Amino acid sequence: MKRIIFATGNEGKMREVREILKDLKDYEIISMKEAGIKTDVEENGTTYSENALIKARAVREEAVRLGMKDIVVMSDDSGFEVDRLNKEPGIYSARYMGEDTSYDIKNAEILRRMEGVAWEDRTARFVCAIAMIGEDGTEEVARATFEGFCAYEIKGEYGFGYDPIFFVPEYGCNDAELKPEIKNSISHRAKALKLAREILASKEW
Ligand code: ITT
Repeated sequence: MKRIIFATGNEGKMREVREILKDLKDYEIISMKEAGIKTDVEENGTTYSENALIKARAVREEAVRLGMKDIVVMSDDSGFEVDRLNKEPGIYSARYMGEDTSYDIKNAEILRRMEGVAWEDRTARFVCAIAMIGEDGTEEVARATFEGFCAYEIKGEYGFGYDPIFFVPEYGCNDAELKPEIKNSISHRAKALKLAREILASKEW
């Protein structure tokens, strides 16, 4: 059985990745933590794809150093973009207002900045870039978006991060009100991982 090391320290992402890829054949998915890998690489790229590759390369380097074989490294760089806020927080989504600031505070601040903005000007999206590096060092990136609106209110208990302020038009509610199996069938991460699976299936890795 080949292994995919998923290079993320974000438990919300990891939970979704496992759910979305649960029927992936031939590969076992292990988290960075389970692989015993720690990296604290600076995500200094200017795009989601660059940052995803930076994380995947750092974890691969460490896996090779530890003598791991037959592995594919995957990573996710993602973010929340509000058009009216010049696409903020964007690639800085995790670092917005400081990495340790709670999402209750971050979400409330975004809604405060959006006060008085009409619905048609509240367009927003999640973006996800999944990077993959094969055993032979080949690099691939799959990218997808999840389009919707910046909600008027914080709502919902599911998901993580900015889910409580992202309104999903198809379901008429906020992302954090959707059961995980629904979010995981329509999200940016679901779509990017679907593309990543197709790339994986076409490879010899
Ligand atoms: P890793 O780098 O270890 O993967 P991270 O949380 O720092 O974890 P990113 O740099 O990719 O990851 O930042 C992504 C941020 O975007 C994440 O912390 C959330 O704030 C937000 N985000 C991404 N996908 C999301 C989703 O599905 N729901 C809610 N917020 C999301």
